[in-house]
Amino acid sequence: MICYIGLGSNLGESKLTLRRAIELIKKIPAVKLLRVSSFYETEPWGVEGQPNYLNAAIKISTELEPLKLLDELQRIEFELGRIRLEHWGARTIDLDILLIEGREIFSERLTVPHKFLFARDFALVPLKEIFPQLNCKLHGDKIIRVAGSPIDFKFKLIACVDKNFGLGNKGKLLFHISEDLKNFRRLTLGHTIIFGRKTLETFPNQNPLDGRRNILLSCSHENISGAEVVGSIEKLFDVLNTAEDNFVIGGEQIFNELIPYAAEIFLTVVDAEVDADAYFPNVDEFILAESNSLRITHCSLRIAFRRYTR
Ligand code: A4P
Ligand code: MG
Repeated sequence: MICYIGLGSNLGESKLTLRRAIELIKKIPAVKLLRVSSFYETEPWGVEGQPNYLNAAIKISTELEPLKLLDELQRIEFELGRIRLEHWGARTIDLDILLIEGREIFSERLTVPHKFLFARDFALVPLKEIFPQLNCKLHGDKIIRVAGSPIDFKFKLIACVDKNFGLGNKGKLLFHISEDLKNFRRLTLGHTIIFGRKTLETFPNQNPLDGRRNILLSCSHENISGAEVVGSIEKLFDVLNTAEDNFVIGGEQIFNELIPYAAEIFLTVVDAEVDADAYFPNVDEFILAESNSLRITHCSLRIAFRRYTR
């Protein structure tokens, strides 16, 4: 089931609250985060004299029944310290189920599409950003896209995979093809690279890579010379620069964590089938923008350099 959720906050550190809420939704079992909109500053709708809101929308896929999903969202509102004194009044966090593809629900606890969805630009503008096919009329409310939403970090995922999107096997990469390694170096040199513990172990002598800002995403408190160690995605947003190119280089778990925020994917696809136990995530949410293939002379394999965008 594909579902769109609207997020809103106008009390406390709203930007941090929205980022945390998204990370918590990502952790709900049987929920997969597919896409995140920009954050927007919006004027209060319904009750005047309250601070402006920060609003956003996300797209998820889930096996959960809608009421179970609502339970989970309400649990997260509670965890984030939701205070709400009046209907439509100020709140630290509000999570609304905006739409569920192919479903309409009219029950005591849940109305889907959300009762006021089509009356409110603060919900429609972010929703349309991640669901452009949505047929709806906007009302011209004042809505400003703000800087610092997760998609502003312009994450670029880069990997070399086989035909089946296999990435690695038993802690090792599937391929060491010099044309691919050169391409990797050309793209990432001078930029930031973000990786997990197992990927660090695949580097020459397990050392950080030269000429790049190295960030290890790991909750172990280790000290690695030449790399910064960051314990969570939320901390990653604190230390990254939105003006930089932030390359996510693996492994499987790190790709899964960051693909919903990614702007671009660079995949070298080797025309071969190899045993793998780690895979690159599904790229259905992306558009294939470019593909250049070439034959590797010494082993007669074909490889394709693919670039995907949103
Ligand atoms: N409920 C029914 N349908 C849904 C649904 N699709 N998603 C029930 C989520 N909940 C749904 O919600 C009350 C009850 O609605 C829930 O217990 C659930 O069973 P609530 O969030 O506890 O109460 P509320 O937020 O005061 O009411 P409501 O109707 O959710 O308010 P809204 O409509 O969410 O409006 N202005 C701007 N610019 N940006 C905002 O984000 N938000 C609001 C709140 C007002 N003005 C705003 C914004
Ligand atoms: Mg609500």
